[in-house]
Amino acid sequence: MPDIPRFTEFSRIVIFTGAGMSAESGVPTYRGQGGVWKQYDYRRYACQQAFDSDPAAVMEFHDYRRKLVDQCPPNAGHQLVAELQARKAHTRIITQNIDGLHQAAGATDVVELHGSLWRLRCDGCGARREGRDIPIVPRHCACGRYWRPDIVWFGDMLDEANLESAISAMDGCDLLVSIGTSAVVYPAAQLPTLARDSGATLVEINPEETELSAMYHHCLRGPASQMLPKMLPKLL
Ligand code: BJW
Ligand code: ZN
Repeated sequence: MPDIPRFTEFSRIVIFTGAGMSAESGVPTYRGQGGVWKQYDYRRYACQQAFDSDPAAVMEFHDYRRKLVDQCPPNAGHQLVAELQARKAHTRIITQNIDGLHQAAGATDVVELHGSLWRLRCDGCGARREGRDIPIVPRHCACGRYWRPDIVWFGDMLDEANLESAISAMDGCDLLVSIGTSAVVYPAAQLPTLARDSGATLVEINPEETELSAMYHHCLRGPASQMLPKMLPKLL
């Protein structure tokens, strides 16, 4: 464990998370061993083209994803992050995850950059629908179009308001803690560079080195469950 300074002087903290944050809840990551994209070709189940050509197959895949994630409780890391936010009011949570586990642990105002597994939208009439039904029923919106998972797939634009919110949090923070992301998917991967450019201290928590590790001031090599209990109490 490298020497971690006491971080009490930080008041504008951003927690930026990826799939590794939820790995210890049992949610598979995307890349690496056991990764979702190792098992399933995203071109068949998780892109607009797949949805346009076979919406039924895409929805079936999302029934499966919901069933899997529904059985995964938030882990101790999610709880610690929520506790930090409760005690330090200006803490922002920006996640790439679609599982809703930060909110399940009690975190509020979470920016979900890549959407949510628990929300659907209709690209016909613009309706949105939230819920945890498994299987997803009904499959069609009242206007007749298939409901579409409100998830940001490859090639989709990120929601502008979400991205703006994340950018302003990064620009205004004094401490950025990145947890469990491989930092290969853009534009999300770029966000921590904004925090660095505005003079924030950067901490990376990940058992493995990532594409962007070199720009971090502190790299804590280990799983979130072990690193967060060591680090977050130093922030309070
Ligand atoms: C632990 C741990 C523990 C494990 N504790 N840590 C060519 C064609 C088309 C597009 C592009 C292209 N070239 C570039 C692009 C842009 C593309 C992109 O970035 N691609 C790169 C892969 C090259 N980006 C986009 O398309 C974005 N949109 C966009 O840019 O629009 C403009 C545009 C349009 C068209 C063309 C070009 C530009 C949208 C990106 C949407 C990403 N969506 C997904 C899928 C969600 C769907 C679903 O779940 O069904 O979001 S992809 C997937 O990756 C998911 C994640 O949020 C995202 C990031 O993954 P993450 O979280 O980092 O997970 P992993 O698995 O990669 O890493 C886990 C990490 O945890 C590892 O480092 C482990 O070590 C660690 N770990 N256990 C701590 N216990
Ligand atoms: Zn509709």
